[in-house]
Amino acid sequence: MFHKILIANRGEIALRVLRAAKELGIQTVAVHSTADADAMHVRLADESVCIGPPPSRDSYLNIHQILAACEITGADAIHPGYGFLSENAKFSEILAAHNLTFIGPSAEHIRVMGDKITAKKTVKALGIPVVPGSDGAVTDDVEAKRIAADIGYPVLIKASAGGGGRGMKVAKTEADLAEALSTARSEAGAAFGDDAVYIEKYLEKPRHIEVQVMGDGAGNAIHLGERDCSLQRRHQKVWEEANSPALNVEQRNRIGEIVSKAVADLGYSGAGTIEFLYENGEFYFIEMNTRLQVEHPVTEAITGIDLVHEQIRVASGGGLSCTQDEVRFEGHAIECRINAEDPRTFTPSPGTISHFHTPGGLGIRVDSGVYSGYRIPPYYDSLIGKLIVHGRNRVECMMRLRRALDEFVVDGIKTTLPLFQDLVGNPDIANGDYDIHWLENYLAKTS
Ligand code: MV4
Repeated sequence: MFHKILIANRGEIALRVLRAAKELGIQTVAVHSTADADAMHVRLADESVCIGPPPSRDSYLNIHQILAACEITGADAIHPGYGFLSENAKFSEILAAHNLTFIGPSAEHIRVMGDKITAKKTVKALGIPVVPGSDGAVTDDVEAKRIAADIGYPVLIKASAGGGGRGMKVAKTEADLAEALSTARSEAGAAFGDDAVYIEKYLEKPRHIEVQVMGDGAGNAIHLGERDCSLQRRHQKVWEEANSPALNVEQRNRIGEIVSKAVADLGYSGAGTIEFLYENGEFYFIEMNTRLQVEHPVTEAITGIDLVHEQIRVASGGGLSCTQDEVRFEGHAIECRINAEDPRTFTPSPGTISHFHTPGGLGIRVDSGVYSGYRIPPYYDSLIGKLIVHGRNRVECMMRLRRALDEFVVDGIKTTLPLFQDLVGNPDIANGDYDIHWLENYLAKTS
């Protein structure tokens, strides 16, 4: 087991990782920018190192400073959290060259999944269903026309180096195709330095359903069920739940088995998420994330498995703590992302939190690094906390969520809490009847 883990992140996820390390009896090192000297993860860690000025590129993304902090403190492993360096294959290789363990998958797996064309080819060969489309990059407009006619319009042009919604263009008919291709190519070239694009059938009203996996790097893997993350705005998830209201037990087990078999065959190590679009009873792979995700607590709530414990165990060579047979899915969980933003326009609202009071009681979890009197710096993303509610079924979960939202107090700044007050009373949400466009349509209707 590791002696000391350095947490290369900030905010609620730094705290989340710190808690897991403490429970495992591992020493913790926080790193922080000058803007985060008062952050909770800095106070709670055994040691802390200031690694630079506020801009992320000079601090949380500064590999030299993070290496120096490892050297100074004698940390033997690094947990990257999400964002920042969590999916940076180069960073993982540099750590290995310094005899430090990256708590995450191999550099090779990060690289394969970071290139969306390679990722799609790889998972397709392992038996995961993918969106119909081109077999790889499309370089020729005549070939593109033939593929699009074959799969049928509308089609979507995606950048291989994109992901998370960046660099996509819809072509409704053949008349739009050439222009969609050339804009997608030049935008991808400018944004990512890689102009490779591919074509997919455009799915009009899918849900976003993702499957959580954990591999031991030695050919064993388990799945921990799915999360429904369809409620998004501009590719930012707002509300996530497990299980998906759209799936039954048979569908869950079927996709889970396909995915865990593929991940085992890959020799994948650590936590991963396979993202699907789900429409008319079919799953279509879109991307794989090779990190712990923001919404991992809903999976923890329904399985009782601590995903960060598992990540640390696997990275230290201890393997997974349980087999697939031992995984039980119990009840229902919902996560609301509390952002320091205007609840309608989503304009960031940094500033000082004059009063912070979190809800409690059975089935309530709040992951947050803020406190009364804390000043939110304007340099980073606006997530200030997550409310995760668990119940024996979705109805109980929603009752408890409504009550927990009533108890939650964040004064001094704007937050997205009022949006959740609205959503929890909405009939479509109550019925689980929503797709990836629901939230944006709702916001447009009710603005
Ligand atoms: C799609 C799609 C429809 N058809 N692919 C957006 C983020 C990126 N991960 C993939 N995305 C999409 N890919 C095909 N073939 C629609 C989206 C999409 C979306 C996906 C998940 C959640 C929200 C979304 C919002 C707009 C578009």
